[in-house]
Amino acid sequence: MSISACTLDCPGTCSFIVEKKGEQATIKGNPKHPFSKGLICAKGKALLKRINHPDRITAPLLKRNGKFEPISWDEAFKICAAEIKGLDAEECLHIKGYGFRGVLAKASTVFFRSLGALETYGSLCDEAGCEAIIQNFGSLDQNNISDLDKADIIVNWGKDLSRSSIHITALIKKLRKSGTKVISISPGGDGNEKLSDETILIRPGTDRFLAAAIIRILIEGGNIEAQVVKNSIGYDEFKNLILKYDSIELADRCNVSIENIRKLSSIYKSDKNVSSLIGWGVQRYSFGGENVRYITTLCALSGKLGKEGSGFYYNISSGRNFASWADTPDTPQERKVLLHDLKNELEARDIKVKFMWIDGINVANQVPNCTEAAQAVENCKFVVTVDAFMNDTAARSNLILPCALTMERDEILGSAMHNCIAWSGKVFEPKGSAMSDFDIIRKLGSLVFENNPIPKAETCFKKAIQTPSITNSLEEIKKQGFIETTWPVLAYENYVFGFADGKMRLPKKLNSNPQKEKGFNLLTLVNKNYIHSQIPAQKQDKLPELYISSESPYLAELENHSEAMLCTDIGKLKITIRIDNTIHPDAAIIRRGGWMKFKQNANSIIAPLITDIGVGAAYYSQKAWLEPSSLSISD
Ligand SMILES: Nc1nc2c(c(=O)[nH]1)N[C@H]1C(S)=C(S)[C@@H](COP(=O)(O)OP(=O)(O)OC[C@H]3O[C@@H](n4cnc5c(=O)[nH]c(N)nc54)[C@H](O)[C@@H]3O)O[C@H]1N2
Ligand SMILES: Nc1nc2c(c(=O)[nH]1)N[C@H]1C(S)=C(S)[C@@H](COP(=O)(O)OP(=O)(O)OC[C@H]3O[C@@H](n4cnc5c(=O)[nH]c(N)nc54)[C@H](O)[C@@H]3O)O[C@H]1N2
Ligand SMILES: [Mo]
Repeated sequence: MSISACTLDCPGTCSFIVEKKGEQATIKGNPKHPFSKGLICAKGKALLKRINHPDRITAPLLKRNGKFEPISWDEAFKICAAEIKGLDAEECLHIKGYGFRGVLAKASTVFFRSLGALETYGSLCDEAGCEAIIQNFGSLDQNNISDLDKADIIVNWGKDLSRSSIHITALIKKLRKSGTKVISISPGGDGNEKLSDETILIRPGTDRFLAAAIIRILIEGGNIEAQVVKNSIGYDEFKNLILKYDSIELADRCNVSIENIRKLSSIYKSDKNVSSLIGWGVQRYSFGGENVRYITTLCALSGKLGKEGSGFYYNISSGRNFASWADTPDTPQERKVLLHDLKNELEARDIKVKFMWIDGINVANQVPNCTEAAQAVENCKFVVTVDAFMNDTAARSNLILPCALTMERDEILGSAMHNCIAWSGKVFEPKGSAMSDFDIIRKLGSLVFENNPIPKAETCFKKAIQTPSITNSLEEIKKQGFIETTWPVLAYENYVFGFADGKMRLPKKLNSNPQKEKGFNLLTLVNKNYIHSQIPAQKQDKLPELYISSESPYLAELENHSEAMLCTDIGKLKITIRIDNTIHPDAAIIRRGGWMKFKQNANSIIAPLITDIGVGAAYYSQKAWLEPSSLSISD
């Protein structure tokens, strides 16, 4: 029996127990883990299959005359070192994602920063929400997830309770059995009805107006927590701003009834323990940051934070427990290029990139307007991708280096949801001649630098855990598979916030959405069984499905199960229509991650819109409409 952990980009960070019997292996959740409690999800269970998948790349592949041919690692390293040494650092671009997580996963960043290469900025994931919370409170924090047990009422702002984390699903089921009430707010189509006592349908991208409408009622009723006002900056201006809006207007903007707004305000002003879950969906809009600022401002002003059973849960930084094992400085902003709009950014700034190193990201697939991102990759003279599958990015590269996957290498990692860190130990030898990302970079470091900036893995681990929140030794962490760190259970206790003066900052604006844009909001939501684009090719043989309400004005004459073209200003994608009347008429849902080469990828028709706060991708502000499929021949 061995202990390991999942390194996928998922807040669960589950501890695994792996048993090997000859050629066979089984993987189980670790029952001792306080958050995952022995449960592992479909993605975790599928890891053994993924590791042993026949499509896996197991030798370095070099493209010659348009065809990939296996080469030796010696040759691969020689080529990479010669390419890097033959260029100015500023002709090299490093594109790194979070496809694999952990302390050692930072190695390629340390390598390319030591070189002085270009890197990307902007987040495809959570940055708008993180920055919004930091703008309000001066830090990104939340109560320990175990504290959710003490909530009387959970208000769920846009978390998909059954898809994004099965541990949250299990927790919600358990809490409801013991009497906790759950109210979910979303544009629908998520199946949250089964896991909630009540669901409230909201127009996509408008949660800030709902939060503002609730705050307005609390202000009018004198139900604002005085201690929070005392510990805040800008309350009077904020109050005036909110009171300028009429309740009916705010209700109209979010399309939630006054009755439901009153119901929510009576929850936030009650003397019950109220915890608020905030999903990542609410912040993937042009004003997504503001949505999160208003929801968390509501939690603060109603006094539903910093106390047992009361607080908001968005996410925490999974790296917050670790010290950096390298002292390479951050890349200056002028040497960073915007990830979401790579091709235009490189052209507009006349940056001639001749070498790209891509690891842990399927950049030609997951960024908005991926067709152009794919062109940026194709336009580059030499592209190295470190991955295990021939996805949209790998296929466009000149050299593919096959990486070891979870359980084939040692790693330590934290969680974006709970306060444990996990040991992800090596259980299997890497498939074929696959090599861990860390070993690849360390070897390259020895060929490119006089003084290799990448030390031994053990040195990195030992340095990384030298932080106040970790009191265990590396040996203990390895033996137990996980440890709990020493973060306080409550965040923002006594309404003391993260800024040096301890006060929170209130929003100064409430922005409107653009008026009368054609179309519905295209919501590209998570797939229950897969993480992002890590979907086997064999599962992508049917047309992607678009879920839409029969009330949608854009459905026109189109029928359930019929084929149609999903259209935006930048392109078209052939889909099958699925009617789902739980979805708001201004929204439609397609599951994300499908590959461009199988014509499954909605990112080929999503423009690179940026969020108001942070540099997030506002995928869900993309407007789309439908056309009959018979009109199109270019599908
Ligand atoms: N199975 C699976 N699990 C995953 C992942 C995966 O790919 N597959 N990815 C992981 C990663 S990296 C992330 S970031 C998370 C993402 O996890 P989620 O938070 O589930 O993220 P999304 O799918 O982006 O958005 C989720 C929800 O936002 C709601 N929503 C959309 N717009 C609005 C709105 O305007 N208001 C409100 N109130 N709700 C709205 C939708 O109804 C949807 O249920 O999941 C992680 N877990
Ligand atoms: N339309 C739309 N697109 C979205 C979103 C959305 O809401 N809508 N949300 C997005 C979100 S939340 C996120 S987090 C991003 C995710 O975007 P990506 O980070 O690109 O996610 P994946 O598609 O999972 O790609 C990760 C890649 O890492 C590889 N990988 C796995 N393990 C390892 C390893 O150990 N080493 C190396 N070198 N590679 C490894 C996998 O094989 C995979 O190809 O994209 C997002 N894209
Ligand atoms: Mo994400």
